[in-house]
Amino acid sequence: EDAVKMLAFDFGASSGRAMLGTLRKGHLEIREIHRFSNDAVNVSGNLHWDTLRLLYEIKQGILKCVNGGDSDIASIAIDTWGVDFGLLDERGELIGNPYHYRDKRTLGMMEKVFEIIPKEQLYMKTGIQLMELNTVFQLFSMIHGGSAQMQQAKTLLLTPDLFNYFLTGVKATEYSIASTTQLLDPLKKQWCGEIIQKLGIPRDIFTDIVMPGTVIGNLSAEICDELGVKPIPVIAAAGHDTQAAVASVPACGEDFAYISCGTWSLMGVETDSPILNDKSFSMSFTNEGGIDNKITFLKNIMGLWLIQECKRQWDREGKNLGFAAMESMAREAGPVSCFIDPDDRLFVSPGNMPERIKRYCCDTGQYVPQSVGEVVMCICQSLALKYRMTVESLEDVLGRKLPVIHMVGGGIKDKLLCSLTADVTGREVIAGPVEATSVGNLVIQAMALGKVKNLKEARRIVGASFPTEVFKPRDSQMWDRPYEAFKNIIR
Ligand code: LFR
Repeated sequence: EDAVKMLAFDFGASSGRAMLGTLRKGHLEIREIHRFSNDAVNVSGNLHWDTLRLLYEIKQGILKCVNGGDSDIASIAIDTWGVDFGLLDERGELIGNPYHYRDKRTLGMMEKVFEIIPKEQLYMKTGIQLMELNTVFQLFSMIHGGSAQMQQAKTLLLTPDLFNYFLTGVKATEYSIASTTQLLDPLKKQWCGEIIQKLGIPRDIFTDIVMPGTVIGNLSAEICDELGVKPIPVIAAAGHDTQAAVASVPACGEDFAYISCGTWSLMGVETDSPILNDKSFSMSFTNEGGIDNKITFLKNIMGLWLIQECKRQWDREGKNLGFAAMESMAREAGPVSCFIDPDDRLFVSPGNMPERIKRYCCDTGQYVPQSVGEVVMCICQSLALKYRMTVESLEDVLGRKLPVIHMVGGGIKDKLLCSLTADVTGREVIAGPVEATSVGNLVIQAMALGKVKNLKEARRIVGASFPTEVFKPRDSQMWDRPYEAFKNIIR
């Protein structure tokens, strides 16, 4: 009685999952229906997403859910990583294979764009941290390179919107994912026509913006036929996974810092309006559009990518270690006196990550980590140190203290990272939920369905439904000296 079932699809850069959520009497229960890897594909030197395979996995997820006895789902919503997109031609067909944000075609494009729009101006008008992977630089690289796809393009849809379109036939752009493009005016919450026009991007490829929680449409007749299911409403919840994750932070008050831990570490706070000043610009903070009219003021820090990419290399070498084994080897190695800047250019593209980490340490005149344990420890320490630097910058911009850090997402399964974060930052860490993006996706669907009043109530439900673990800082002073060394290295 009175239970509502919803299906969430959450696509991260390394894996995707379908999660069935059942909300009953203020309690959310989740069950994994389907999980699959998401593998970037290198084609003749360019890095792409396997978009059609992901659509296949969505269909598998729906089938497994319905055939598993849960055909009575009230809605479906999809969230994904940011910035990437597909282009449609005049017949509404996908042109080519969407590119991966780690593809090298954006190399050097920032400088070219800054010749047309000075970087301070681009930041102040969009509120977005300047990163080569942003949609704005991807689009400019295509225009600059005379891309044939671009000449044919009639519509641009960001990844979650592209899947919504494949499922429903409706073309729309959800606000939270739109804000990752660096083409959105954060105050008006509309496309920034001036920037689009100055860069020579055709204005009419952009669709209308819809707010998070909008029902896009029902599963199309073709899909219902193909799968043998009834039409199910598809909701644009938060298309952007980071916003779904932040919505799942089980904080009671308004005043909290968070780290969404996945391939990336997104660290920041929630605010009511964008913070656009010299400090936020020089410290590279981003203002992304969130749920319930919130802005997430945060920094992109490279996260578990470094560990995932090390694992891929060690797999290629036949070591075949699981993440848990890697973590315990790091614990055995103990603290090492070498640090990397997780966000250094050197680490952006796929490749032999352990080798690059060693090279970085060597080039900066530090101890060179040798074993698997030492390399993993070097990464975890460096991430925790970057978190400390970021929380201190956040306090500086905000002019207030942030004593507690909520960590959410798959990365918190790495308890070494959680405890190091507490120790190195000297702050209490509250870790959970692990399935943050899916949980956030589900509570936003429940809000759209009128089953949950607002974000505050959603967070209360998350707090009541999923366990958290508290990590108290220990021996924090011990990290003061490494922190100084770290700051010197990354400058
Ligand atoms: C995290 C994330 C970040 C975005 C990055 C690239 O999954 O969505 O928020 O900056 O991926 O799209």
